[in-house]
Amino acid sequence: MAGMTLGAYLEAEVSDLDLIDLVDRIASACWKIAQVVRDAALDGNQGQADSVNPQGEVQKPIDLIADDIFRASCAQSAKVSVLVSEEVEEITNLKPGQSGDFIVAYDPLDGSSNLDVNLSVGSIFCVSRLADDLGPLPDGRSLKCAGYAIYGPSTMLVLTFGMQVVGFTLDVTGEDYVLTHPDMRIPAEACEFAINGSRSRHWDARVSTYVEGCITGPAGPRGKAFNMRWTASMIADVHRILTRGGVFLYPVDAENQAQGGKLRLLYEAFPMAMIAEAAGGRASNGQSDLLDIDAEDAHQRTSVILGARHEVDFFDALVTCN
Ligand code: P6P
Repeated sequence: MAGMTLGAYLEAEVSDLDLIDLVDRIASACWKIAQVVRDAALDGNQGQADSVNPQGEVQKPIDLIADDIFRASCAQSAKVSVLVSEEVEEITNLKPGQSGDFIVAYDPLDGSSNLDVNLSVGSIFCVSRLADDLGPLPDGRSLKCAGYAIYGPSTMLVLTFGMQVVGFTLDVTGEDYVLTHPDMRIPAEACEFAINGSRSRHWDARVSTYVEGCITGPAGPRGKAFNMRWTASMIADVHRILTRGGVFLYPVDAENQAQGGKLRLLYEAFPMAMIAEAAGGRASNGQSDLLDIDAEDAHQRTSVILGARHEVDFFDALVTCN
């Protein structure tokens, strides 16, 4: 399978022609966003815009450009009726929704604070279908597709339709996405963890105990050495875990508890959780699977513990004496 183009893979592996059309359009949008990201400094698209997103975070010009590109591409699909974007407060109803239409929840440029320092950023999305008995928000266990594009040394598009995770590398010369990672898996064991350690003063006892166990190494309770990475770009951290294993943690803490945490359920946690599970890993909110959480608000937040199955299980089972 390696070496297949995206189009050939979709034709061979996906039976839903509407879904193929949508994923193809999303892939084209990511290609355009990759170009805008690459040329940001040349085009004066660095720095900050004079607006904030629904999270109250100052937007970057390129956040808005990426949202326009992603939105326009999805809107060209006849079957998309609902868009949920990190950059827009309101849910977008492109047309009167009917059962079976697509809902696309997306973060058009995640980790954009890394852009000005030339580190990897990306786009994250998941696709579900409108159902009569559900509102306009995705149900984690009914997602049809999830994926991300990572704009790094190379541009990659990583996709899952539920059964496996595949990675395509953008061949700019050949003008196509080429299957370079035909079966991305997360090993059950980990020796690398990712967490923003500067927030340790806000952590609860369980998070502190888990991280202490990792950093005390072979002489500690875990009996082995762990490495630590933190890129402040979820896509880059998750891509590393998909490529060489590990676990990612962004727990709710004393400072962000009022907001429900830092990361957003619909367009960060859900897509990455579907990818993690399809790659043999797990994704929880510290108590239960992320994909089982009921979405009640377009921008609701959650804890995210994601990656190596045994590490997520270990964290969820960790009991500490407060
Ligand atoms: P911190 C990026 O803004 C993001 O949503 C994720 O991509 C990333 O994991 C996290 O926030 C970074 O948070 O606390 O390091 O700024």
